[in-house]
Amino acid sequence: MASKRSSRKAQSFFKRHPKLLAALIIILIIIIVAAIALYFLRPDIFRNLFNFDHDDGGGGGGGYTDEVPEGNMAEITSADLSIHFIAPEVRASGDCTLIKVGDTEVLIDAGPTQGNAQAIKDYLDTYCTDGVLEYVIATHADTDHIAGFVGTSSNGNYNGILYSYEVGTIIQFALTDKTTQIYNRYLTAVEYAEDNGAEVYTALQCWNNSDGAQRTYYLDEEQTISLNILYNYYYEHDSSDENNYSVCMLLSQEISGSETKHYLFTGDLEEEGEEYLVQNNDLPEVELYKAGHHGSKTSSNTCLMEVIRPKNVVVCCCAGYNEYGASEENIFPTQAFIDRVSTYTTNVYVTIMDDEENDTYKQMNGDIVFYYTSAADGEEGGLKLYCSNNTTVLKDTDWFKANRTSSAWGWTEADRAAFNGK
Ligand SMILES: [Ca+2]
Ligand SMILES: [Zn+2]
Repeated sequence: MASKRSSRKAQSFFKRHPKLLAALIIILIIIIVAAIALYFLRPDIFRNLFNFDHDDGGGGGGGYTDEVPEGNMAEITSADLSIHFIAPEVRASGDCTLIKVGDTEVLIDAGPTQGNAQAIKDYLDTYCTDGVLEYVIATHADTDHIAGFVGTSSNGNYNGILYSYEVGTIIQFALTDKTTQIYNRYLTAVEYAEDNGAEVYTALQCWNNSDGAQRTYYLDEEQTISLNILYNYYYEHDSSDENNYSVCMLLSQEISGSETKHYLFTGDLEEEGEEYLVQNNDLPEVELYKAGHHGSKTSSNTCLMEVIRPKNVVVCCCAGYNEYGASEENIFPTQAFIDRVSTYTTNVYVTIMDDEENDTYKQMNGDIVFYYTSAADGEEGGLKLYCSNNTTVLKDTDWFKANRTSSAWGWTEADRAAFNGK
């Protein structure tokens, strides 16, 4: 009754003030048109304004909490796109990432040791069945990223990646200050690949679309999946830190006219590099982020995280290993890294962990594979996760509970002490 009465009141009010009604309608139309224009012209601003995609409520400090559905190994080969973080079979932190779209493969780095090259090849041979790696990317000249390109030698013949596959295009760091033996061996391996038909470009040449290099490479015929070389200030400026020379790239997958998924790879880029990266590139929110520099305290800084707001994060490291004689604050994945990233998501995965007792390593998630399958009869499409060991997120692991804390994930110093029986 009350609502009927008030609507009648409103009717008679507008009858008495017809101009006011017209003005209200016009204002409403202007707002709707502006919102539609913003949605199509600047979807990023539209999303921020209306806070779409952000799951900021509930659960500790907020952030993304949706679990990625668990997949299986059999589905990976026929997926539209798969991204594999290949676990080292050695007690060390290092990067080796395979992107696969049909028969097109991109291998980003081949760490961490020369002796691990065979393990990488064993993994690759399951997925790269045509013997051709269409793209090989060397992010920077540190051993834990390039050693597997070289491999080990017997009678002077090396068995590394660049000696074992036909390589289409090599994209490498533009600058380096390295003079190490492994770097020189890497140069020889690149020369070998070049002699056998590989095109070799620097990331700067790619960015500039110069000398035959491209800023964007499409990985599928339909041109829906693209590998985009980002601009890193340190492609053309000296840094005191080799890590800052890292090749940075954004993999973009157009799902539909209105949806594109993004995946970000920044090698070992450090804080200054991340600041320039944010300034110089129009970075989107990302589905997946490979944690810079193995979860170091100097990477994955807020300036980058607040822009990309990662839903899933993979750390390629040997968790807890005192590899560089490091103090606790430098042991991967670091507390500082966790503090920053945990605000955005609970989906953090780690390849391997230290096994100090036995002087070796053991699996954490193991090989970590995110893959996307499009909708098929009765099956919903989407991103799935397969891990060779398990899909337990970092916050639920015993290693995390014993060694780290996170207010966003609801694990305090007291929780940790209790867990450790202290
Ligand atoms: Ca291939
Ligand atoms: Zn590294």
